[in-house]
Amino acid sequence: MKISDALLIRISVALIAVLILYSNLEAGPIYSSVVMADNPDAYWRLGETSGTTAVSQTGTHSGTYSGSYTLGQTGAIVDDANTAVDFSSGLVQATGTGIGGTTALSIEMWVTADSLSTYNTLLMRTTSLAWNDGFGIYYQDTGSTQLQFFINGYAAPRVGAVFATTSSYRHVVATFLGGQAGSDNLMSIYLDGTLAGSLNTTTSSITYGLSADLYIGQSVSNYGYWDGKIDEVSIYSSVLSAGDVAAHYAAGIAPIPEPSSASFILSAFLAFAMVRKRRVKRDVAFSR
Ligand SMILES: [Ca+2]
Ligand SMILES: [Ca+2]
Repeated sequence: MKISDALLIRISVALIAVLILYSNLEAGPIYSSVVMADNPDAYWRLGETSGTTAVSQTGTHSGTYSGSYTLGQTGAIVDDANTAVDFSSGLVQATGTGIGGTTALSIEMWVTADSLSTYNTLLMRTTSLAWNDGFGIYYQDTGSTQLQFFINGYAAPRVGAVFATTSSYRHVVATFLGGQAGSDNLMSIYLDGTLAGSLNTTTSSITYGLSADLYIGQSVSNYGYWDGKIDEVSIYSSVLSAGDVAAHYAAGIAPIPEPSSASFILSAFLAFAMVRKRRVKRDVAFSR
């Protein structure tokens, strides 16, 4: 049985369409797009390689680097060239007003930890060293948990997760659902896409000091520096669901295939089609 040229072309076009569709599906969602789709108040990719400005992708709340830190470090997101920052006694400071809601809050980032000491801080928005308003994520070993997420006061309400020094990136998310009756308000902390701790609380809203800036890599007043890398920090005035958190983590760790894999298959098929076309012509010539 001989395949006509017209049919061969039709098959080629159909295969090209399938390959394009497949390569798009295979690529999976781009992490930064997934974050932006959930409408953060601020999103610092921390991918700068020079200067002292930490750009926020939302167009507001760009911050300023200061202290001791190293730009251009390998980032957390698989197959994404965007870099991260290695902090030792450095920080990013941004205007806090408008970051985080009073009855809904989510904080997300990717981090490593070279060393851990009490009160080392990943991120905080609070007025003073008393840490008695706003929110933050910091290290304190309570015996059962080590990474602590608080609102309104560093000791309570607070929810913790098991955490240790790590040279591999961990995905950290903290959420607060307020505005609920009784103790139905909920604080949660997730590690690597999975719920690591939760707390029901009667605290139904977050109080903010008017002047509280947002800090990444320390708490406030040059205190509680984080020792390790921090990447892709986003904050939302909404509550990311467990499904959202899992999807963000999955987007962050999913490899993105080289475009050449799809184009290689396509090239191979087209070469086969051309050889086939020649053979058909030759067969026609012989049958004369
Ligand atoms: Ca980055
Ligand atoms: Ca270090």
